[in-house]
Amino acid sequence: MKNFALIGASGYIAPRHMKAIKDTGNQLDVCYDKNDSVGIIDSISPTSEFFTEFERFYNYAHQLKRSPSSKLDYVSVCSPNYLHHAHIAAGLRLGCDVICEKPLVPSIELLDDLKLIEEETGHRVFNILQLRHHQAILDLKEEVQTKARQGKYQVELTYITSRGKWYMESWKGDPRKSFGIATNIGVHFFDMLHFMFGKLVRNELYYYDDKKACGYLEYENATVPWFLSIDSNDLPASVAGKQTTYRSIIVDGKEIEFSQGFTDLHTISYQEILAGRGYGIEDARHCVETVSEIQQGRLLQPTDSTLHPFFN
Ligand code: AKG
Repeated sequence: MKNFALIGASGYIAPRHMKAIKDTGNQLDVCYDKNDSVGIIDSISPTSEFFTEFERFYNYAHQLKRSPSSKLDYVSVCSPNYLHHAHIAAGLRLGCDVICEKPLVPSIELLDDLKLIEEETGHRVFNILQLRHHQAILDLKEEVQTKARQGKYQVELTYITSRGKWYMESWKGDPRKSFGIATNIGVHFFDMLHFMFGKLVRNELYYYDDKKACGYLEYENATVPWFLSIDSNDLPASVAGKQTTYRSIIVDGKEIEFSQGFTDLHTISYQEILAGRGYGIEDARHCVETVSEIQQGRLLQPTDSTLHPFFN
């Protein structure tokens, strides 16, 4: 049984980490969040310590090192994106391996710095890249890898995950804290596309605002016009009013809808990490490169073949 700390315990995604820690038979010893709306802890790990000040959390975590049975093994990080680097570094320097939410960090410079801290501490950071564990995506990857074909796959990616007004009021709506929707949410499918279709060779951005973005990606094995939105008005008529998300990938005219099954993938991610098959810094590098280029916000003119049909 491994001992865990959790940083960012009051956030949207924290309960999935708490559940994953519990479901994998491990113990959540201590949680930290500057916000105290953390009653969820009682339903999963009622004996956990909880701190609202980072200094007290860090001091407590250090003291646990005194005994081999209480020493922390892992720190899980689900704080706001701009704090990931600092919290990962703190976890590694505590002598723990770290499991961090997406995006691991927003830039290659910070990724390289984490690599240095891994070397300095001898501990590792793992990134939750949950779409790599989604069955529909794994099936598609298998098909792409086994089917011989001429030329690139013609792919179209639509990713709508509607969010209410709270989103723009929260840190997620502040680009200095979330780095914008392409980094905060697009990172899921940028990673998935690389996982399936190889290296990115072209990255064009056509539109970008707080709630939607649109562009074109070309990989070694696929061309991909993409559309991303958190605005429910963008949901296609076929699902509007019935579901709040629409995650779809069309490959050579065949649609795969992967809206379902997204919420249960943290436990699988934890199982894989604990079994020594986690995704680390080098696995995250490609999508960090992709999002950091998009963050520069250079808008280009699309052509008919590179523009996603939802964009008008
Ligand atoms: C977020 O809201 O930060 C997400 O990662 C959501 C991803 C999704 O709904 O597809």
